[in-house]
Amino acid sequence: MHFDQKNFLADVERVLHAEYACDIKSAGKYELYNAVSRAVMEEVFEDWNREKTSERRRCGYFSAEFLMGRAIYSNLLNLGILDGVNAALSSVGEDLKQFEEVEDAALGNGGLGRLAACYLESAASKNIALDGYGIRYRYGLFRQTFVDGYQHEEGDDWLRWGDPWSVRIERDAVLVKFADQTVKAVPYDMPIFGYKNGVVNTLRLWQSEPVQAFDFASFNEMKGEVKATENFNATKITDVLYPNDNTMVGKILRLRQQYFMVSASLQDIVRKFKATGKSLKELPEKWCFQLNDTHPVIAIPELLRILQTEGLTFDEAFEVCAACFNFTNHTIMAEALEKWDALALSDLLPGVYEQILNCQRKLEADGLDPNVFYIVRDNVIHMANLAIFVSSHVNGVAEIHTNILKTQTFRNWYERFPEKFVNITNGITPRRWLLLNNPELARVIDGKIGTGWHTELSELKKLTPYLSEILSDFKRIKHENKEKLAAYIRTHEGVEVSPDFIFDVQVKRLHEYKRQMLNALSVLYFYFGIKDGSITDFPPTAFLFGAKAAPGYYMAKAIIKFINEIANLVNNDPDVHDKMKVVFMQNYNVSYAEKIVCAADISEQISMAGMEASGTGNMKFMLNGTVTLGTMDGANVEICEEAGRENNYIFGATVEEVAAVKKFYCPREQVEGDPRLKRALETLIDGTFPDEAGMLKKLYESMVGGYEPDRYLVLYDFADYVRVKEQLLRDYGSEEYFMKCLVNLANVGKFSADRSVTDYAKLIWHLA
Ligand code: 26W
Repeated sequence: MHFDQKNFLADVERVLHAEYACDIKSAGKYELYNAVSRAVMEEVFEDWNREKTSERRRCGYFSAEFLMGRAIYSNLLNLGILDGVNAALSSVGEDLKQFEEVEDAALGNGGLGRLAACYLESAASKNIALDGYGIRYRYGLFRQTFVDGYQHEEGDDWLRWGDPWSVRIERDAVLVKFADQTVKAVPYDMPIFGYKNGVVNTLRLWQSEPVQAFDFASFNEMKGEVKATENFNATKITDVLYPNDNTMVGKILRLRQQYFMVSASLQDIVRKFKATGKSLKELPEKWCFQLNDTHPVIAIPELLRILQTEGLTFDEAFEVCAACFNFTNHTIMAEALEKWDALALSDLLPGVYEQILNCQRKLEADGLDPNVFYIVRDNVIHMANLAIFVSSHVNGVAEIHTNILKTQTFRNWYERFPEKFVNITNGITPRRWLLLNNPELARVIDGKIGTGWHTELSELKKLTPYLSEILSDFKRIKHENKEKLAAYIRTHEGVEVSPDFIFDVQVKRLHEYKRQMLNALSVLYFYFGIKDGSITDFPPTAFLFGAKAAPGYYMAKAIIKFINEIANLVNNDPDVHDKMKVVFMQNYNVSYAEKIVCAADISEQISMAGMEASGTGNMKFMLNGTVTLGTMDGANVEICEEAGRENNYIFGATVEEVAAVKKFYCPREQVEGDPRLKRALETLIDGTFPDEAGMLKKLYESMVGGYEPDRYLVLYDFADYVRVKEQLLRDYGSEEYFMKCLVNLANVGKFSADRSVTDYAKLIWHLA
C-alpha cells in the first residue's frame, strides 16, 4: 500500500473532524484509535472489493470461533505501513503503543479459534480465496481475575473501543427462522489483509437482531408469518461466546447460535450464487466449506433444506453437499463430540431435523450397518457422524491425532471410507508470531538470510550455518524480551520477577488432560527440596502459568486455586526468594501470549500422550527459539521430527504405554513409592493451604480416589517429568542449550500456517 505521511495525517484529521468533532491535538486515545483505523480502511476499498466481486472459486471457513486478538498492529504490518504510521504519529507527538489498551477480539476459547484466525491471515497472504463465516458475539471470552486465588469471571466488553475494522453490511441482512422465532441476521465484514500482497479476504460475522427494524419490503413478503412476540430477545442469540473448551453442554441457546450462523451464511451464499444465473447443482464449482469441528455441522442439513426449497431433489441436494462440505476434527475427547437431543432439535428446527433423518435413511439405503454407522440413534443426533457421512474429506490436525482418529475414534468410518481421511498438521502465522511480537529477532534473521522467510518459513533453514554467529544477538534479545515481560507482570500481576531467572512457561486453557497439575507438583517438589537442603544447586527459575478455566469446570478451577496457593507460599518465603518465583498471570489472551512466547526459556507441552490433538502454542514458542519440555503428543511429535528429539526435552508415557499402563495402574502405590511426590501431593490435604471450600480436597481425591483416579497419569509420569526437567534446568545457559533453541527456530518451517492452508487448498479445497 502506498503511504504518504502528510496525506495520512490529513486523513486522520478529517475522520476526527467528522466523527468526533476534534483534531489530533484534542483527540483522546479512543478517538485517535478509531480515526487511524478508519483512515486506513478508506484506502483498502478497491482491493477488498476486487476480491469480494471476483468470480473465482472460494472456500467458506465455517467456525463458531475466531480468536482474532488485536487487529491494528497486525493490519498495519500486513499492509506494509506499520513503520510509516508509527513515524507519522510520532511526528505529532503520539505513540502507536498507546493502542495496546485496545481490547482483543476474543471471539474464541483457545486453539480452535486461534487456528481459524491464523488460517485466515495465511490464506490472504498466500492469495488463497478463503473467507471466514462466524458469529459477532457481543461479549467474547470472559475476562479473568483472581480473588483470594479463585478465578473470577467478568463480561468481556470487546466493543468498548469501537469496532473500526468492521463494516456493517445492512444490504446483505437475511432472516433466520426457528420454530418459535424469526430473527434478522446482519453481517459485519472484517477485511483480512494478506502480507504485503494487496489481497484482502473477508471475515463475515453475523449479528442477531429483532426483525421489526427490518426493511419493509422483505417484511411484507413474509405475509404476516412473524408475530410481534417472536422479536422478543432476538439479540440474545449472539450475546455471548460459550466459554467451554472441550466439553459439550447441550444448551439450546448454543444450538440456536450454531444454526443462526450457518443458515445466515448459506442463505447469503446461495442468494448470490443464484444471481449469477447458474443452476444450484453447480454450486460446488464455485464454493466449498470447511466445518471447523462439529459446531457448524448443522450447515449440512440446512443446505440440504435450502436446495430442496429451490427445487432440487434430495439426491441432487445430497450430491451438492457431498461435494461442498469438509470436516476438521480437533479433539478426541468423547465429552467434546457434539450430540443433540433429537426431540429438542426437531422442536426448534423441524425442517432441519427432517433432513437429518433423510441422511440417516440414505445411510441405511446405501447398505451401511445401522448398528455400526448411525447419525440418529436412541433419540440422539451424532454431529460428527453426520459430518463424516456427508463430507468428502475428514481431517485431523497432526499426524498422531489423525492416526488416532483412523484407528480408534472413527475406526469404523475409516475402514469403510478410507479415501476421506487426510491429515493436515496445524500451523501458525509467522507474521503475528514472530515479525510482530519479536521484531528485534526478526531483524537479526533478515540480516543473515534476507526476508524470504516472511512468506516461506522453511527458508529459516538457511540460518543453519549462521547459528553460532547469531547466538549472542539471540541471547541479548531474549533477555530484553524477558525484561519487558517482567515489567508487564510487575504492573499487571503485582509480582516482581527477575529477567535473570529461567522463564519456565505453561500457557493454554486449563484442562486436566493438559496437566498443569504435573507442573504444579514439580514446583512443590523443588520448593521442599530447596527448603530441606536436598536440592542445593537449583538455578533460579520463574514458573509462569496462564490459563482460563471454563466457569463450570470445577476441577480446573481447583487447579487454579492450588497453583495460586503455591505461588503465595513460594513468593512469600524469604528462604527461596533468590531461587524461585511462581506467577499465575491473569486474563491470558492473544495479546498477552505475544509478549510471553518471545520471552520464554522453556515451553511446557506436557499433556498425557494421545490427548492433545496438535497444540499450536508449542509452535509459537518454537518459532521464537524455545525448547519444548513435552510428551510425545500432538504436534510435539513432529516438532521432534523436524528439530531433532535431542534438541528438545521429551519425557513420559507414549500413547502405547498409556494404553498398557491403564490396565494395571494403581495411583496410590505410585504415591507411596515416591516420598517426594507424596510430600507435594499431600499439601492438598495436610493444611499447608487454606481450603474452606474443600476444593483442594476434591482435587486430591481426583488423583487417588473415586472411579478413575489420576485419569491423566499425572502421578505416573511425575518421576520422569522431574528427571527431564532437572536436566533441562541444569543445561540452561550453556552454549549447548542456546544452540538447541536456535536449531528449533531454524527448523520450524513446517509449522507455518502458510503451509497448512496451502495443503488444505491443494488436497481438499481444490483452489488454484
Ligand atoms: C462443544 C464444546 C467444545 C468447544 C471447543 C468442544 C471442542 C472445542 C474445541 C475443539 C477445543 C479446541 O480448541 N481444540 C484444540 O484445537 C486446536 C486446533 O486444532 C489443537 O491444536 C488443540 O490440540 C485442541 O485441543
